[in-house]
Amino acid sequence: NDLANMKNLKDSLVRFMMSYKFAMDEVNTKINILKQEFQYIDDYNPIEHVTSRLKSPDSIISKAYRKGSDLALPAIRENIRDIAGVRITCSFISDIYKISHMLQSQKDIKLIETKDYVTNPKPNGYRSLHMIIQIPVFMSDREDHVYVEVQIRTIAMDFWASLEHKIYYKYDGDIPIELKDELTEAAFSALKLDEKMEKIHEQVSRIKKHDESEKSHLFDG
Ligand code: 0O2
Repeated sequence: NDLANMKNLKDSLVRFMMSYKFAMDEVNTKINILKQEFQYIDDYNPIEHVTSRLKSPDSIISKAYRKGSDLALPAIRENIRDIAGVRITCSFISDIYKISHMLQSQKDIKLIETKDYVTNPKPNGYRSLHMIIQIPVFMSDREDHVYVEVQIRTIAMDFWASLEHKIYYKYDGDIPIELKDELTEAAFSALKLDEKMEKIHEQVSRIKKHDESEKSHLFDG
């Protein structure tokens, strides 16, 4: 009987994790389609790169503990919404909102929550747009609606966040104050760089549009 119970538990765990893998694959496909479409139709592709990860069972359990969640699968499903995570890195701040709107407007995507750390950075300087979305996954005998966390950020935001993440783990979450201050300063420099790049990008877009309209007048005439 114990053996049968163990097998059932294992099967349900495998199925549980599988639906997150499928949901993550679906979101990756959607982003890939957007990326290829941009490449073919526009002359510039805002998506620089995409990474995705499934949370390990160990970190799912420790997050569930931390949040005081029940450890049964239905509770974990509801409380831990970043088991599947997709991170999109783009060039400019405006691209973040462009990509986020494109994903939100897809019929099979339901937006559950947005955390806009781009407009409202964390006190340490962390910036990114986080969305929790829900996406249907169709399997042989059922349809699951699975949460996926999508993080969208610029290259500068990503550069800062990956260094901060490494330092955070190196010091076990207790970063020395001098380093903390330097990181906050670096976050400010990253913000200034993003703002400068956005301005240049706008100028170039304006010049391009102007040139194109001149060209089309030439053809009209
Ligand atoms: P990993 O290794 O990236 O998976 P909630 O999920 O709403 O209960 P949480 O987890 O605080 O609460 O959500 P939030 O604020 O949306 O942040 C979740 C993820 O954002 C983190 O996942 C990081 O990826 C990233 N993040 C948030 N704050 C910071 C920060 O200050 N620095 C860096 N470098 N990343 C940050 P995990 O699970 O912590 O880690």
